[in-house]
Amino acid sequence: MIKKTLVALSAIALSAGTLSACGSDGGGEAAADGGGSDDTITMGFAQVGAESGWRTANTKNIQEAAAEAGVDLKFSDAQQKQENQIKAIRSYIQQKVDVIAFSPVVETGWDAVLQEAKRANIPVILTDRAVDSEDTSLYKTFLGSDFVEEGKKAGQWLVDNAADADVDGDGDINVVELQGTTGAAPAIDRKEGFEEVIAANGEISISQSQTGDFTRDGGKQVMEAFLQSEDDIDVVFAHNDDMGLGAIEAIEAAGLVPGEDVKIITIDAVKDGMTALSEGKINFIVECSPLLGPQLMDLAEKVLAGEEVPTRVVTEETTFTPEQAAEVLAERQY
Ligand code: GYE
Repeated sequence: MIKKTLVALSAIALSAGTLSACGSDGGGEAAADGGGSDDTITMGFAQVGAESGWRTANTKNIQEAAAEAGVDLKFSDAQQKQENQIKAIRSYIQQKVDVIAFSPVVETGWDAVLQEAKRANIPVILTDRAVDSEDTSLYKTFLGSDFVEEGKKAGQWLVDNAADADVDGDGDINVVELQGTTGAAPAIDRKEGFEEVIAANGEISISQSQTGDFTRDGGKQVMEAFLQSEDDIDVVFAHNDDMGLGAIEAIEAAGLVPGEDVKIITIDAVKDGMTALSEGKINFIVECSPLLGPQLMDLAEKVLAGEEVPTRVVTEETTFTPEQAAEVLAERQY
């Protein structure tokens, strides 16, 4: 309960200089070696679920980073349901945690609960996914990837490799899209970025687009339906690796060769995706890093020390071809 400690300390007229030195001096140690347990930051984290390899890696990284920074982490899994996340956030408010972090399953519908957190003076940090709210005072910062940029990188690969991607050689590049969870920031933004870039080539068009909810099973089922309804699919654009991996199963079951008869582009670059990429079953992956834990702990410490933090912290990421995937696969952490 660090805030209470700070209030108590300022009551005994500790100088402002001492307080800010405590916060700015390599944030991590302030909480980790604070001596008395009262210095411990309590963070309530409301996770989306366990829908994908990305999410599993993200959860593990946040738990490890909290332990490393000496942050007392209260963790909940909302099973991809907004109502569960709202309940978890309310319970963190009741428990008077020091800071709330969450990855909003969908973009809209958060204002009421975030206002409750604000009234309780509990700062909120958005992690991984953004909310769509006009009131930016409802959260301190947003740490995560630029999803529009990821969609653009995926689209750019297709534009650059258009000749190869016209698998049936009919002059049209017929793309099917496996969207992430309906209403989720990465689904909305990845679609937008991809569409913007492919518009540069009049031969590329999306014939069908449906949600597979970011799961392997969802990707498989939607791809089965796509394959049944048309037989000239050249390219799959899947908003994450898991749905791409599900699509591979459907393509193979239909007697086609993934990566050859149907080109596949995905986003994430988790180990299973990178393995399929190195085997040529996926053709291109745009990286989206789930390793947000250390930066999240650092931001929480700074916010609670009263330091200014940027309102947006963007994760750095790259892209992978099959050759590049083969090179890094062995040391891939997740
Ligand atoms: O790409 C997907 C996961 O929000 C960036 O959510 C995240 C996405 C990620 O389920 O695999």
